Amino acid sequence: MSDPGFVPLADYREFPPAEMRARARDFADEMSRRRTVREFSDRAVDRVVIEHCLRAAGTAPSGANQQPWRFVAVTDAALKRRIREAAEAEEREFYSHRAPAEWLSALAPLGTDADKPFLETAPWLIGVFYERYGVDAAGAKSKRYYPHESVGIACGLLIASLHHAGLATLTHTPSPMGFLNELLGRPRHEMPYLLLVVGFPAPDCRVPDIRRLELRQYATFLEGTGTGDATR
Ligand code: IYR
Repeated sequence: MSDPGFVPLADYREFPPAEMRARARDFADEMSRRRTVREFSDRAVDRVVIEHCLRAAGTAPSGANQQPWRFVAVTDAALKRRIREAAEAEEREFYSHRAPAEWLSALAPLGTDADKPFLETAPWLIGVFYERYGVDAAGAKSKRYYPHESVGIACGLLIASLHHAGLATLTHTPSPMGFLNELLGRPRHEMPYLLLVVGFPAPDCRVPDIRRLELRQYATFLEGTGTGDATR
């Protein structure tokens, strides 16, 4: 890309301290209600909602602003069935041979197995890919910087946006998932990263009784002196 030049930061918004604190708290509280689900309703979800959430995902920062993410949103029943069949074939191998005992015991509390009915039940499957390298119109390759980090951040924003819109998700990673290139028609230089299952939870949906870490268990503050917020 040629030099884009610079423009003023026009869209930034600052909030008064109390409002900032409330917004931060409310967003964290809202995200705390997010749960990964594996039991989905077959209720349809408006495509426009999916589009807006993908717009949010596309705001992620990325290495050299290369925006390496590519999303394929599928609601076609026949295609979902083929994805389910291919994923279950890989999962059967995973659960019966490939996964070491240690991995299986780490998964045991989640109650997962090789059956993936949600791949047909849920209204939307979003295949996420990242470009391993760029390819221009003449077929010349160019390097991608931090593609994994970039697509991972985009997925985080996507999951947060879908939750914020009132939808449930499952981050599904059948392994290996090369079949997604073929089924979703993506070129070889795009690596499948994740299959995000999206919809309403089933009315009788149950989730594992597991806990999140407390903030102090995963965050450390090194504040020194004098830089703190006066409102504390
Ligand atoms: N991909 C398999 C196994 C699996 C692996 C991890 I790590 C999980 O957190 C959950 C499942 C499956 O989808 O069952």
